[in-house]
Amino acid sequence: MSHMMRRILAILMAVLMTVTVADADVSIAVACRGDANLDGTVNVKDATLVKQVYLMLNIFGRDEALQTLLADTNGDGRINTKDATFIKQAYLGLATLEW
Ligand SMILES: [Ca+2]
Ligand SMILES: [Ca+2]
Repeated sequence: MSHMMRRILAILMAVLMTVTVADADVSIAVACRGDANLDGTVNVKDATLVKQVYLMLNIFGRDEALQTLLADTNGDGRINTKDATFIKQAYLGLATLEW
């Protein structure tokens, strides 16, 4: 899969919408760039996870494609310490994580 296709797919996956019509119960989950652990917030836990994945001390879960997209904060197609640093900076208000 080309980098562009992977990127498009990942962006589509980044905005997750789950709608359960049968119960008239509607829930919408929106993933944020930098939220590598998918807990709904961007903080040092995400930066730590990204760094651990880069160092092969940890792995993403079953949502690996989405986590990889959200962790790749500089959009270069790789997960490394630059992404972890960017996440930390965003958490501290020193950077903005945008698509
Ligand atoms: Ca998080
Ligand atoms: Ca990156």
